[in-house]
Amino acid sequence: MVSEQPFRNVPEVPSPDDLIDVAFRRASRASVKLPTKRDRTLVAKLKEITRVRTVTSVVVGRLREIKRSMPMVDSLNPFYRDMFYLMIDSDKFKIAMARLSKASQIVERLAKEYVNKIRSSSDAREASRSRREFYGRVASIIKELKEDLQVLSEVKKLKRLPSFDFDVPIIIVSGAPNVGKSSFVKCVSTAEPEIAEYPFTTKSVSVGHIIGPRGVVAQVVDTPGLLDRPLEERNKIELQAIIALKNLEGGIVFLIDPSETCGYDLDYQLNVLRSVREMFKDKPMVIALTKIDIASEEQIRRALDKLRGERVFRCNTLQCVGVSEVVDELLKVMRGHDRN
Ligand SMILES: Nc1nc2c(ncn2[C@@H]2O[C@H](COP(=O)(O)OP(=O)(O)OP(=O)(O)O)[C@@H](O)[C@H]2O)c(=O)[nH]1
Ligand SMILES: [Mg+2]
Repeated sequence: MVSEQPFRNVPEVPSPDDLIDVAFRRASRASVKLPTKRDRTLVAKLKEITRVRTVTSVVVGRLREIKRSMPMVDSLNPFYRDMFYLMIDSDKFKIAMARLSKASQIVERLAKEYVNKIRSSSDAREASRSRREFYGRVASIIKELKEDLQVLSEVKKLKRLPSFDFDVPIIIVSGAPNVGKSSFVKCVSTAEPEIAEYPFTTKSVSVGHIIGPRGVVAQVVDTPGLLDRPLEERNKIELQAIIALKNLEGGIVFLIDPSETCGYDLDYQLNVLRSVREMFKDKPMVIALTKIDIASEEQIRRALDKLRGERVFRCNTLQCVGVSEVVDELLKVMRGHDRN
């Protein structure tokens, strides 16, 4: 499966103090290749030059590595791009990236300058003084990157987003709380659904895979707490997370519990349906009743009445009865949808 999770390799971004510590510690341990003709001043100078070079290579290397591992935001799949913009202040991100490059350049330039200074110093003390001066300047350059490193360290939160294969259809399962969404995902998934997180809330996303004889047929997504209420009741950040879902190529399974044992009456559930349908109007949707094992005939009839004109499936998501028909229908509608 070609899963794409653009944030998976984002590294831990160090604080300025940690970066400085590592660089200076490494430099103090760096070994120096001593010339055969030993002259004390020359040996001292070589030691200081090695320290300057080690600090430079650690700092510049680390800053470049951080930059390289950051995603190219504008070429991300729109789902991940939206999630990125939701989490990260994009202006600050761009500024941080630019400032990291700039800082690397300055450190490299200073290194050249101080290596020359050390070379031309007249004794060991002067060489050591120049090296310390270099350390001081590097430390202050890195300290100025505090906010930038902080912004970049936020990106790792996106690691927890689910990975999707964008070449395979995605089925988003929606419906009021407790109607049987997770049960539905479990029924149709071949293995245990993978649980990922929406980093900005306590909400998780679970992705199940339906595997056929020729590989993954569809990915089934459950977003607990996101698509289970009318959108008017959402705060801004949740709404944006929902908007990001619109970028996923796929369709919606909307579940309704006519028994109302979910704790929400039929009218409330239909209100959620209206709202989700409005939000995802360009996506095919299949509606199914759940809990038909415990709903009364009267309750089922009432639900079907209110959904007159719609094709409504019936399932028991506890015992996985009638669920594959729902998936097959949605996949069929989605194929037709793609051709139009
Ligand atoms: N009798 C019966 N119980 C069901 C059925 N489907 C789900 N349940 C039960 O209903 C409860 C909620 O099911 P879940 O699958 O967790 O529902 P959900 O929509 O994922 O709930 P939230 O994630 O909290 O919104 C559980 O106790 C299930 O065992 C069904 O078809 N019949
Ligand atoms: Mg659930």
